[in-house]
Amino acid sequence: MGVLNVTPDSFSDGGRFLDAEAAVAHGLAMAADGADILDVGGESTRPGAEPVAPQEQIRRVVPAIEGLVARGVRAQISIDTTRRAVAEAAVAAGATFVNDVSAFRADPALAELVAEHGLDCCLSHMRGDPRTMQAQAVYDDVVAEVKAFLEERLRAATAAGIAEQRILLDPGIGFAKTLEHNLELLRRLDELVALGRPVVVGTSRKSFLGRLTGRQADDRLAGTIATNVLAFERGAVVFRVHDVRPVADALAVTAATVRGR
Ligand code: HH2
Repeated sequence: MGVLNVTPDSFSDGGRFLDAEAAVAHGLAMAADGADILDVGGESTRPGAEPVAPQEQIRRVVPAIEGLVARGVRAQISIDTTRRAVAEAAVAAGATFVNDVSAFRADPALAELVAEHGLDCCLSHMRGDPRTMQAQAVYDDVVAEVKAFLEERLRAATAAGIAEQRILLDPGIGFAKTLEHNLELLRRLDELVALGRPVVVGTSRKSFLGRLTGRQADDRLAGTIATNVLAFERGAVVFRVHDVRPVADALAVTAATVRGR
């Protein structure tokens, strides 16, 4: 899953793809590099980020999605939003996947949209919202608590009419988590894989990698690769990354080693 942030303020690539032409070119390049899904977002979820009104998210993402579709992009298009109005506009433009980091808590009507259109969706663990989440990074057993949360959200999504086979789950690396919580979730990822749904991980360039290596956001590729290789080995199947080609290469080698060719 390649990250396509059409935002001025995302933590590692804010402002680079705000122009629709630049966003489309970057999306096509990521698809050519091996991304099966392009995750288009118009609102940063970095710690402390302010919410972006649905109309403004729509203004940012729809031209990029339309441009990708017009250029015949091969990858599935995902909309990274917590709001039904944004997803509705994105779906009209060609998105078939909803990546909701609030797991349908911010806008329960989004679950109904996913059910009505038979869309794929990803539900992430988070506490509070991006403005408040880091103050809530307190757990007795982070893996058990994330697992219980995802089980509950999976039940809520199927109760809203979404077919279970359309639902992917994500531990929400960096969302209301300390460095230690992120590492423990990665180390024990197999316990979340045991829920029986495909697991998505998003470690790309995140600050915990900077804490471990001392590197700035645009210089965290080695940490990104290490964590994605480890997550693959523990059973994750979708890897949300900014640097598609090097991560896809690393995962191809890992897959051949783990499974045989
Ligand atoms: N992380 C971010 C955004 N969306 N979605 C899922 N499913 N999993 C994640 O870990 C995840 C996500 C944050 O990263 P990024 O998009 O690079 O930055 P920003 O939120 O600043 O735009």
